[in-house]
This record gives sequence, C-alpha cells and structure tokens, in this order.
Amino acid sequence: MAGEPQADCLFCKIVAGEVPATVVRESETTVAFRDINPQAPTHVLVIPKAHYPDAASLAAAEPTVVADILREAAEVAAEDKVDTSGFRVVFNTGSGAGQTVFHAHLHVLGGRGFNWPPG
Ligand code: IU
Repeated sequence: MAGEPQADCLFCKIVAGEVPATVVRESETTVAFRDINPQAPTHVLVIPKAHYPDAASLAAAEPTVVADILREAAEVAAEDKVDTSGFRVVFNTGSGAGQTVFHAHLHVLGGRGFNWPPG
C-alpha cells in the first residue's frame, strides 16, 4: 500500500532505527539526517517517514508532508547557521536527474557557494 515501509528500502530502515544514521531532527512525519557522503559543509537529507519513491509521488499522495519537509529543511539550515548565507534544497526526481535512492528525500546543502545552473 502507498506509504507503507518497504523491506528493501534503506531509508525506511533508517526511519525504523534498523540502520544507523546521524539524525539531527525528527518530527511526526519526517526524519532529517546527515548525508553519508556530504557535498557541502552542511548536507542533510530530510525524508518522509512514509515510503514514497520520489517527491512527485509524495506530493500527489501527501502534500502536507512536502510542506513539513520544507519547514524541517529551514530549521536544519537555521540550526547549522547557514540560513543567513543561503542554502540550497534539492529533490532529485528520477534517475536522469541523479536520484539513486528511491525513497523521497530533500537535500539541504549549505556552508559554501553554489553555481547556477547546477551540474
Ligand atoms: P540521490 O538524490 O538519490 O542521489 O541522493 C541519495 C543520497 O543518499 C546521496 O547523497 C547519498 O550520499 C545518500 N546516502 C546516505 O546518506 N546514506 C546511505 O546509506 C546511502 C546514501 I546508500
């Protein structure tokens, strides 16, 4: 069923506490943890506790959780003090866009400069 934990999903295992992660924030609907391969001084992933393969399917099923994720991203940026210098939030959606883990996640990146357009 949509949103149910998937046995083969690494991020569902992080939500369940079965795989360790450096969790920085948790809400009723979300978990935020540091990326294992950081691309910036601050690189945190904010994920829904419910399993959806990408941001689009999450938005279609549970749009309020997308808002929860963005609010948590702003809190992470404030806690890491990268909110004033600026931070980037990214949902890679689909393998062509660079998505490798198919449990929706928002990258929160900060603490360095960023180029536009992104690579
Ligand atoms: P992507 O947008 O699907 O490419 O992002 C997946 C991210 O998940 C990527 O930045 C990985 O470094 C990160 N990650 C992680 O933090 N812990 C893990 O065990 C695995 C991937 I696998």
